[in-house]
Amino acid sequence: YERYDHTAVEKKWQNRWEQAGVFHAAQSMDKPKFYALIEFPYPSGQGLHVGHPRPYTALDIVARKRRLQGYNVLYPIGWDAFGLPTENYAIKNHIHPAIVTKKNVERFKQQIQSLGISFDWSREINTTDPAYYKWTQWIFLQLFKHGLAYKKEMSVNWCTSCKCVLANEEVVDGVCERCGSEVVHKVKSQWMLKITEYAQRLIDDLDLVDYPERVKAQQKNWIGRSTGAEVDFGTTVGDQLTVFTTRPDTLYGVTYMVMSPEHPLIEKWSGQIQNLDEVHAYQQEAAKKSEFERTELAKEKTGVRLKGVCAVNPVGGKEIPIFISDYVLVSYGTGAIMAVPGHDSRDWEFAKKFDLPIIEVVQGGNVEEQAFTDCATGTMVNSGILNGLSVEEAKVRIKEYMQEKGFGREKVNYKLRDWVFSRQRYWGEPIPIVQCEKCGYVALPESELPLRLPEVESYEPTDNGESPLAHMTEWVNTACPCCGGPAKRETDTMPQWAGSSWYFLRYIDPHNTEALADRGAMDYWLPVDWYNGGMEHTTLHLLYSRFWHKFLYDIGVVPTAEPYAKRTSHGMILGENGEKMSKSRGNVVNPDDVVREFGADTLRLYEMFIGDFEKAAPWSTTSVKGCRRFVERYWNLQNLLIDGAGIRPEMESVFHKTIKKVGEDVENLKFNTAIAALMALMNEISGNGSITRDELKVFTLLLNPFAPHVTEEVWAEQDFEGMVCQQAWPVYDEAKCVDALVEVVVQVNGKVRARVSVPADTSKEGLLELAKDQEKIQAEISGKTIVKEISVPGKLVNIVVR
Ligand code: ANZ
Ligand code: ZN
Repeated sequence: YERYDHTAVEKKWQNRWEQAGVFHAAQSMDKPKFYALIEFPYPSGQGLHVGHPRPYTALDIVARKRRLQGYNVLYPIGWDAFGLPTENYAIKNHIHPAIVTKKNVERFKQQIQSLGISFDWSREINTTDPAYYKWTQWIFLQLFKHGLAYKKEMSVNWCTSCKCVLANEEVVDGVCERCGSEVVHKVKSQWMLKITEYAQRLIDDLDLVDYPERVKAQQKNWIGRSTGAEVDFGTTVGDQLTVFTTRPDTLYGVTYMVMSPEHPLIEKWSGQIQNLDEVHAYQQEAAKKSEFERTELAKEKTGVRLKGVCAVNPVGGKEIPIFISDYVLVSYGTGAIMAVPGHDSRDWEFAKKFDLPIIEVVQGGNVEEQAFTDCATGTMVNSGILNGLSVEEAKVRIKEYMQEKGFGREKVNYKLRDWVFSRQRYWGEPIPIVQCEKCGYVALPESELPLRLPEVESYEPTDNGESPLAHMTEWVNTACPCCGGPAKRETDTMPQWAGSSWYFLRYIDPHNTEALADRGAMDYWLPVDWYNGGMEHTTLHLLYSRFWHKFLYDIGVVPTAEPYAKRTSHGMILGENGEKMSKSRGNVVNPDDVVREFGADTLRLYEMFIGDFEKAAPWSTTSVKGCRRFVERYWNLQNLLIDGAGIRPEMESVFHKTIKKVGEDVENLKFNTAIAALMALMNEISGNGSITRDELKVFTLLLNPFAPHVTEEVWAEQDFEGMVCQQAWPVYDEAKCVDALVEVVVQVNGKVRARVSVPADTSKEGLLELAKDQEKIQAEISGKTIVKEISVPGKLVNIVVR
C-alpha cells in the first residue's frame, strides 16, 4: 500500500457520513438511548484551540462505540454565542455582533468538521437565534410568574472597564474575570433569580448523580450551608439587633457587636448616633472596597464605634459597644455579628486593635495570646448555665434556652446568593418585561415572544451604566400588556449564562415551535447520560443549569429532577513548555496545522494518548509524530493480509483481552491506556508477520472510534460490507481473556524444588510471592534467612538462603 493520503481520505469520509446522515439520532424511541453532551463552544474570534478537541474527541469515542453497541446516540453541538467578547469586538470594529457571530460560527464549524467528530449537525443550535432565545425568554417568564425573578436595588459588582455589572462568580480576586480591571460596588436596580430557594435541593440531589467527588465538593462549598442560630440582642434605643452565629454556645463570651457599614439600622439610628460624620466617612470608604478585599483574613481590621447606642446581651443583660466594620458583610446572615474575640480570629484581631475585653468561654487555649478557635472538644467556662458542658452539649442547651426565652432560634444559612440576572449590555437576550406606572413590572404575553433585539446605532454601554437599548426610545416606549397605558420595556439583557442553562433540552427537539421541546422526546432522552466539561464551570454553569432544570421539573416541563446523570471533567492541554497556551507566551498550537500536516485521526489519537484525560498535559510534537506512525502502521497491516478466516488460535487470547480492555477503558475515561492496548496488539500482529481478514476487521472496529477516517478507508479498500460506523462492536469471551500459562521453575540455593504454572504476564514480584507460597518451598526456607531473591518472569525464581 502506498503512502496514506490523509487529506483526501478524511474529506471523503466526512462527506459520506454527512450525506448518509449516519450520526443523526433516530427519531424512533425503540432502542436504548445514549445522550452524550459536551459544553458547547463560545465562537470566539480566535477560532478553535487544541484544547477544544480533547473533550469533543473523548465523548466522540464513547458515542461512536455506543452506536456500534446498538444504542440510539444523541451527540449534538451548537453555539453559546451571546456575550462580551463578541460585543467588544463589534464595538471596536463597528460591525454588528450578529455578523461577527455568524463569521465566527462558520469558522468554528469548518474547523470542528475537519476533526471527524460524530456530531448530529441536523440539531445544531445557536443561543443568539431568535427561535432559540424565544424559549430562554419563555423560561424567564415562568420564573417571573413563580416569583423566582424579581427586581432589587442592590450593591453590585461594577467593572470599571466593561461598564457592566458582574455576578460574584465573574469577579476573581477582586478584578473582572474577563478584562482584569478593577471592580467596585455600585447600587443598581437589578433582575435577580432566586437560586437560593433551591440551595438545599442543589446539595441533597448531588446524591442522585454520578459526578466526580471534587465536583460535588466544590458545589457544596459554593452553596456553603451553615447551621447555627439567629440571636436577638436588645439595644439601648429599643430596636433589636439580630445576628447569625454558628457558635451560639459562645454567647457568654460576646464583648461587643459589629454591624456591616451598610446595615439599615444605622440610618434609622442617625438621631442617636453622636459621631455620625465619622460613621458616614467610614461607610464611604467601605463602599469602594470589593468583597474580596473586605474579607481578606490578613487585612488589618478597621472600624468605628457607634457612640450613643449600645447592645444588651440577652444572657446576663450586660451593655456592650456596637461597631461598624467592613469585615462584616451586609449580604450574609443578618449583616451583623456578635463578636467573640476569645474564639474567633477576626474578632480577636479587632478586639486587640480597639482594646476590647476578651473572655475565655471554652477552656483549653490561651485567649490572651490568640483566639482559641479549634475548640470543639473543650469544656465551657465563664458561661452561666453552660458551665461544665462540652461544646456540643452547650450548643444544644443554649438553643433550647433561647427558644424558651424567645430571644433566638435555630437557623440554616447559605453562602449562595441570588443570581444577578441583569446586564447593561446589547448582545444578550432581551428581558421580556415592561414597566408600567400603574401595574409595575408586567410580563410580556407569551404570544409576543421572541422579543427580538432591535437594531441599534451603537453597542457601547452608556456612561451611566444603562444598556445601549435605553437609547432606542421607539423600542423602549410601549403599551402595558395589562392596562394598555404607557409603559417602558426593560432595557437590561440577560447574562451569558442564560442560554447555556437549558440548551441540552433544545437539542432533544431543536425545531419545535410549540414548546421548548416535545415532552415525549424529553421523556425518552433525559437525563443526559454523560456530560463532560471544564472544572471552571463547576460552580457557575453547572449550578445554574441544575437550578433551571429543577425549576422546570417543579412546573412539570421536564421529567427528571436532575439534568445530567454523569459528569466528567477533562484536564487542560498546555504548551510544549508546560505553560498555559497563550498568544503572549508564543506557545499556541493551531489544530488546523496539525490536521493539515498529520491528519485528524492523528490529532484525535494524540489528544487521547497525551495522558490521563482528567489531568493537564503538555503538548509534544514528537508524540504527535508517534501517533501518525501508528496510523501508518495500521494502514500497512493490509500488506500482511493472509488467506484464512477467523481469529487464529495463537491470536485469540490477545484479541479477546484487547476487546475487553479497550471497551472498559473507554467507559472509564482511560483513553490513553486503550490506545496503548491497541498499540500492543499491533506489535503482536507485526511480530507474527501476518493478519487474517477477520483479525483486521476486529482491529479496525476497535480503532474506529479513535481514528474513524483511516478505519473507514481500510474497510472500503478491503471490500468489507457497509461502513465501519454501521457495524457491531466486537464482543469478547471472558474464558478466552485468560493469559496463556507458562511453567516456571523455583529453585532454592540453585536447586530446583518446585515447578508452578502461572499466567505468562505475571510480574517479577507476583512470581516471587507465588513461589514462596509453595508448600515445598516453605519447607526449604522456613527458619532460614533469605539473602537473595532472583525472579525472572516466564522462567524461574531462585531464593538464596542461609
Ligand atoms: C459568633 C462566633 C463565635 C462566630 C466564634 C464564629 C466563631 P460561616 O461558617 O461562614 O457561616 N458572621 C456571621 N455573619 C457574618 C457576616 N455578615 N459577615 C462576616 N461574618 C459573619 O460563619 C458564620 C460565622 O461568621 C458566624 O458565627 C459569625 O461569627 C460570622 F467563636 O458568631 B460567629
Ligand atoms: Zn399597566
